[in-house]
Amino acid sequence: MDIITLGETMVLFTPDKTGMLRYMEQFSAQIGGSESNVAIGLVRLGHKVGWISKLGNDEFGWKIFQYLRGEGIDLSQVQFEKNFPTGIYFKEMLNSEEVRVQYYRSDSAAKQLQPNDLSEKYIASAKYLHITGITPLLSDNCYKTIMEAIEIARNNNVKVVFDPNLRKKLCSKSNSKDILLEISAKADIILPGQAEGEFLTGETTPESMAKSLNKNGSTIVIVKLGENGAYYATEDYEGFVPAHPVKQVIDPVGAGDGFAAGILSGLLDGLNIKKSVQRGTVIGSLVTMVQGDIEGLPDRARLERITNQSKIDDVIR
Ligand code: KDG
Repeated sequence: MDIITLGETMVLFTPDKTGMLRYMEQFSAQIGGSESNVAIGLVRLGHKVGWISKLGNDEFGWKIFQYLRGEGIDLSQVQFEKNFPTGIYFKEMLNSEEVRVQYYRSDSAAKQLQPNDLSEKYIASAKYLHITGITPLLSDNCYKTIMEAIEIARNNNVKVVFDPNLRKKLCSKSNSKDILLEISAKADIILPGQAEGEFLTGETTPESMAKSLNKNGSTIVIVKLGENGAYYATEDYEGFVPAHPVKQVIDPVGAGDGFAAGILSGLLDGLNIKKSVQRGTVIGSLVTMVQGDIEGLPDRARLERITNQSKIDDVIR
């Protein structure tokens, strides 16, 4: 396995027009979850990915399962819970940049994940373990599960990639920040956005955030700067990568997951950090130009067309 990721995926209801949710009447049902978004981004590029989670044994659980299986993700570590439902959430699109989410996940199946749901052999088979700051804030047992997964990864030379993915709605615990910092200190690669970096470190520049997050000296910190691109810093070098042009933002949610998928795909392909970050910015930008978290994630052929700036394509008129 190239990458194993672990987290909650929900059915996502998206209204057919912009405006406050209370006025919406028609919704389409998609699926969304930061970790499975990354997984989909990676399998579309030909990597081998496994997703660990729990789903309700209900129609929505099966919708997610069938969708992810259709994408080609290994689901051998997914369990169905009889007594807890699959989480759902709604997007409120006030305009293309002001998108909010309303969760219905407080008693979801994924929230029941336990450390003993993890298989050491499975996690040890991967090159990278990808986790986000969403899962440890879902419940105490999810927090323990994430810490156990990290421990297994570290004991087996699996690199830990951490996207803090701060969700204020999940930060009800007074120690949310401490939890995210505790995980950051154990990660090999950290992918904060500008606001997350500020929240975690109190610093305002990407350079000082990276210094503060690089506790053990060997961490790679990559700060997402939206339309200003991304900043990366390792022990030995640092740099900026400009953003990939976006023609029109349709839906910004999921861009960070596309970015993570691009970086990990680059690293798996043997690219250096700079080129991997560049791939991340391309994929993140493609996600924003399509409605939905995953619908804009490219396959290998599209990524190559875009990065080679080829104008040649089959256009059916
Ligand atoms: O990164 C996009 C995610 O925010 C979205 O898919 C939903 O995973 C999600 C969450 O918990 O907010």
